[in-house]
Amino acid sequence: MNSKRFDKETFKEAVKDNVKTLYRKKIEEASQQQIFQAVSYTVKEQIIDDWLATQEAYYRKKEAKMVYYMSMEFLMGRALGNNLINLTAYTEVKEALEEMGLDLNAIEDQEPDPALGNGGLGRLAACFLDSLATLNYPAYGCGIRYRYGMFKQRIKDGYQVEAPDNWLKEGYPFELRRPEYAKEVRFGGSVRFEKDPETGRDKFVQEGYESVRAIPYDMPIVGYGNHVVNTLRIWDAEAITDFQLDSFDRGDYHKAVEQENLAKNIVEVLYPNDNHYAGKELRLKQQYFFISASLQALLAKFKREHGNDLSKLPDKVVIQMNDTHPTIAVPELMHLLIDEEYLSWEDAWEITSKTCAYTNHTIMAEALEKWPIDLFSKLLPRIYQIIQEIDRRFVEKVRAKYPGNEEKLKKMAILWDGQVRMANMAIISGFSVNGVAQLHTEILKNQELKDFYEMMPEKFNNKTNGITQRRFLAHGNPLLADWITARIGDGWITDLSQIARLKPLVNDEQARREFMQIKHKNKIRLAKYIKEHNGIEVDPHSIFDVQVKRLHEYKRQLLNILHVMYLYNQIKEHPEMSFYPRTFIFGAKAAAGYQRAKETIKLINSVAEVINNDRSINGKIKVVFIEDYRVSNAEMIFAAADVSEQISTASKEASGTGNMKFMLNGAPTLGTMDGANVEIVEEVGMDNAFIFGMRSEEVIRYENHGGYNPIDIYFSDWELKRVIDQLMDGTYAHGDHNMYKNLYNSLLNTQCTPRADMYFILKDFRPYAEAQKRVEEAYRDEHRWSRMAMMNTACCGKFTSDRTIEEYVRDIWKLQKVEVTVEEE
Ligand code: NBG
Repeated sequence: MNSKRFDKETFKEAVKDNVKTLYRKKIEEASQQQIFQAVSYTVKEQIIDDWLATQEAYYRKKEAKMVYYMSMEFLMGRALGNNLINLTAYTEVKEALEEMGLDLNAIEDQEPDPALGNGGLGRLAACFLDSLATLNYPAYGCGIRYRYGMFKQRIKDGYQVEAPDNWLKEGYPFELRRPEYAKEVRFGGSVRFEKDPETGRDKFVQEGYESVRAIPYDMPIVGYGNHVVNTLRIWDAEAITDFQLDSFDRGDYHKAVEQENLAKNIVEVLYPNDNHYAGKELRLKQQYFFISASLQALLAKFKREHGNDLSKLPDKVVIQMNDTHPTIAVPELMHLLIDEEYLSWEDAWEITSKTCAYTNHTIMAEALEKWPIDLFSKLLPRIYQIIQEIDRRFVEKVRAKYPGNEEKLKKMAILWDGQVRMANMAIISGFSVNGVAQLHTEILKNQELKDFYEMMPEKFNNKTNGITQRRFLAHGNPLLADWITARIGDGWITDLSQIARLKPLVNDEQARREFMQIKHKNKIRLAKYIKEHNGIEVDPHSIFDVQVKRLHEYKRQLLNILHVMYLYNQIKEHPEMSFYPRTFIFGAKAAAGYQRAKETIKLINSVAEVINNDRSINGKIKVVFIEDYRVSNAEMIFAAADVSEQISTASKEASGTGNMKFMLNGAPTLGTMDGANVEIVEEVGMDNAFIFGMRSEEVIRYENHGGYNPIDIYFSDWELKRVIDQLMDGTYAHGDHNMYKNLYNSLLNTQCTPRADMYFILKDFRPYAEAQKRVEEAYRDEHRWSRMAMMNTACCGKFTSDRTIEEYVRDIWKLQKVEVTVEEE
């Protein structure tokens, strides 16, 4: 650590003391898990001082505006190593532990991945928190403390099997329970209207409801080397009625049990859907639960610090809604302002609409949240009333602006066709609507949200996503991080634009050699992991071609594996053909109920089994499916990748963030012109990426006007036809002809999808295969490849989440930096 506070000897003593206090053991007797706990508590003790100092600095600087980042998901990944990096104490602690005969890496491996998120959306929230703290911005993350996070994935006989992720089993050392800030959250019942006899004011009283107590747990978010520690506040639920025997006597036994169960169920589990809306009542409960608790806490804090004049709220607070999941914040804030603070509708609206902002993360229709009015109004009667009023006023405006144009309402009203449309509510009510990459924002403006954009263009803006280089380079790829620092200094850690200083080095042969040697070492590290976890031997000299992300049809893992099947056919048919050895690496979780996604996992594993065991191809192709892809193994995978597969159907991937993590670690993109790939190519140049396939306009044209028929391609390309037929002939199914019939049907007919080949896999197959040829050609040329790989790292400055956060601050949040100073002992 850069300060005396992290004196090695003191640290070692503290670890021993913690082992003693926590477990009544000597360090030699402690298990690895116990040592992890003791080390973490020691680190937490150091963090707490900065945490106090930060909150003190925010409090003193009353002008400091605070962003509340509301999100159902925070995919944090492990904290210990990351905290040490950000405390700039990693090396010292590693050494201190070595002196005690302990290995920091092994200790880090004891930490469960806090996986309170699905994929990109949740991981983005985590990167944002890291950047906010590092850039000295006052911020809270608000979310849910799920008992079980993202399920653990096991592969049995090639199939995905889900196991519960009991991440709290051993106790999580970095969280702090804050029961003194508990809040009550109410569900159901009915609303009675009355006039307050004293003031004559209208009052809405909720009666006959059930309620739960929300208990906050705070996790420290450590900024890099600046003593800032922000807070991620996640809420747990408890029953309010204490479970007492006398309630049994009073006949309230059932009620007590119900409230107990309600509380238990609400935070039980994260819904494992990525880019998909399931419409479950419990999910709506989760949403309202954490939003209501967070907003109550927000208002209480505001009043403590700034007094009772709530008109100042928008100057002190901004609420960013991460997708539509937290947009119930709008009517809940209205409810609190009107029913608890006695503001008029107009005043409450003025405040709410200046405080809330919305980020859209997808155009996938199946991801749009639309709650049935019945369900919604029963669960949240008062909130529903407020939404009705927001909608009524908005509809009036639309009618005034577009007289006689009912089409506009069909698209823009909140309440339509028996449903509450959450995105519409967010757009109407907030002051900002942003997409997450340039292309995505343009599609929102010109297609999906066109009517809104025409009516309120000033709200729309783009914020291209980013990732934190602290986790995905400093922590995940220490060899490369040290090398970069040796070459250009360590400024890149907090200012990634400096990484551009590597550009001149691409002409330096020695530098390129070193760069590729590091890549090779990282490939050896991953090969070892694969050997240990999959029992598969892979050659670090082969091309590591990697697609890791959630499994979704639009991401087209199927295109990738069909191409592998095609290559395999080729090699079998022409054994003499020149072919550069490849390792195709996949990692992906499928939502538990997503059949075709699960079939794809099975297909990948079956293809792996056949190809990996075919000695006749001399190991030219290996296929690996990495089990339980998650943040911790992702860090290692990005560091080892040669090729970054970003092959979504153009227009479907809002941004992607994995693409940026690969780029940072020196893996060129093999991809479509989709999401942030477009901007990656802008930065690195067409020559340093492998771009193929349909453009978004073409996809959208087909979707709107029809005219695509995959059957034509199927019958005109016999090699592709053969591959598709192999889905049905038992080649990869031990003779079973039905195993992949859903996949087969999804490509060729409408038996299980609205259109055949919804994601244009056949259409993009040849262009993809050709792009893959170009990859091989480039890789054979060592000079060229090392240049490309290094250029990717050197050009990724734009894709830091620090840049993204500065743009949010400049255009939406208007925060000011707060310095935190700490007395060094
Ligand atoms: C995802 C998009 C990704 C994007 C992340 C973060 C949802 C709803 N959307 O492309 O699919 O990178 O959000 O913005 O999960």
